[in-house]
Amino acid sequence: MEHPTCILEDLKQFVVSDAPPTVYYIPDFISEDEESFLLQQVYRSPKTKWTQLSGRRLQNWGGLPHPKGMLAERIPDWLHAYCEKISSLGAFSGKTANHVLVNEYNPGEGIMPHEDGPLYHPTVTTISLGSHTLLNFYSPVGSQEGDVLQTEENRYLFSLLVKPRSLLILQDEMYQRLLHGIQGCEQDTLTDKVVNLSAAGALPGETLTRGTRVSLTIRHVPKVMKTKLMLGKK
Ligand SMILES: O=C(O)CCC(=O)C(=O)O
Repeated sequence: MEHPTCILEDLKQFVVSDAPPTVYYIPDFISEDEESFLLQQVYRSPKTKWTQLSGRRLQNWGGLPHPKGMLAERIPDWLHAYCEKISSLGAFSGKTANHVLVNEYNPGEGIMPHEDGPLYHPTVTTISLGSHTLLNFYSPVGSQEGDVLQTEENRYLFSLLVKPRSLLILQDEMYQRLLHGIQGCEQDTLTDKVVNLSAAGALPGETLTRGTRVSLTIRHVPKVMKTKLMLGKK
């Protein structure tokens, strides 16, 4: 299916202007019914689909990205529908998302600061289900001047509040330069370091208690190996 080659003009209203280029935060991107349906499908997937990591559980759909090319695997219809929906916004320069990570975080769990790297088209899109979280952003190691100790705390820049049912799109400097991560805690007190407070309908000083959050990280892997079995299939 053809898709627009850049993000739709209509979405400009969702750009987070207090963050570096470019973040789109779209509240209520999906309905409560869609959220329940997606959670049902995630928990209906075979137990073997889950990989337990330190601080979260993970399902990988679409194949394993590899420098020589991803051996593409079929994405189930319930996820493919959202790959199409997000691609139709122009998120992947006209291409269709072909890779989804499902992460599950219980309260107290998180993910270390990291960058998503060169195996993906430089856009990451995330649908959040079940609970909010704070996504923290960090400057890369070695980017600070002088004798500043390169601790995680010193490299921390700001956070985004991601509410359930929202869609987050990161591109440009937000994808290519900064690292992102989630601290493993059970509550978040919102400060002015959270740069999308009003767009997320929250107030400074508010404390939010985390529940179990499931995120769908939807991306495009440009380099794909076509196996003989895949040839001839759509
Ligand atoms: O759960 C999220 O929103 C972040 C996930 C993430 O950064 C990743 O899977 O690489």
